[in-house]
Amino acid sequence: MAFSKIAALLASATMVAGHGYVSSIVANGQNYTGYLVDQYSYQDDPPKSVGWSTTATDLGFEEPSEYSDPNIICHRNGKNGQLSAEVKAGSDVEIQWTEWPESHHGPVITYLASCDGDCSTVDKTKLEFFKIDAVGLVDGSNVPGTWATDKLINAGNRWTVTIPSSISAGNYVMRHEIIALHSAGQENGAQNYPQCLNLKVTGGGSDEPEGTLGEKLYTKSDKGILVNIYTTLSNYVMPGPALYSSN
Ligand SMILES: *[C@@H]1O[C@H](CO)[C@@H](O)[C@H](O)[C@H]1NC(C)=O
Ligand SMILES: [Cu+2]
Repeated sequence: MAFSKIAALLASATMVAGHGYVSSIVANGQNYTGYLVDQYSYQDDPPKSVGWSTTATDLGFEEPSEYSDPNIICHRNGKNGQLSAEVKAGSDVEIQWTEWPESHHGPVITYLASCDGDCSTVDKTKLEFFKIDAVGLVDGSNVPGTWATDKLINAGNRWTVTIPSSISAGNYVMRHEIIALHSAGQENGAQNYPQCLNLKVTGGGSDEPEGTLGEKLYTKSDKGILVNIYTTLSNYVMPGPALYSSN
């Protein structure tokens, strides 16, 4: 193979590797391996995981034209994780991404949806997601601003979410998502990287928050989806339903 061809392949491999995915979470002090999409997809009998499987082996994204398609729920052809990570309501879940490209600025958003039973068999199109954590623009004084993704990268490609202490015990799908906005100034330019993982929440209160179907979370013209980040922004309008808070 010609050297230039090898160089081009290496360059494209680097770009693909740059996107990352959730490779593990820590809950109640225990480290659970996620669905290792760049490995498990090529195995006949991959290990069971708390992470939902996807066919996004290119580590690619879903785009606004797919916001009413099931692929937006738990990424491309997302299929139920077979295991669950146990976590006490009110405690933190640590989420480890493999990597994230600095240029891909945007919000980091986390939802939960009750499985109302077993998350390993639940129909994802019936899951109703409520938002438990959302960080967007951290500092807009520079262009393109400091975003949640920059915070994630600085923390070692990690994110921490607190499971609300007020929700009732049970099985939940955690939908954790980065939306990259580097091309979002043009229609259909936002890039969604949703990751689903199963949690078994213990303790907790009695709240059963209402949620939103995955295919109803966003529209392509939402203020936080169709947005040019290369201008000075004084604020960023978080897309999706309002943040859940107990009362
Ligand atoms: C889980 O363990 C792996 C291997 O030690 C580590 O790289 C990763 O950061 C851990 N996950 C979390 C969320 O801390
Ligand atoms: Cu990219």
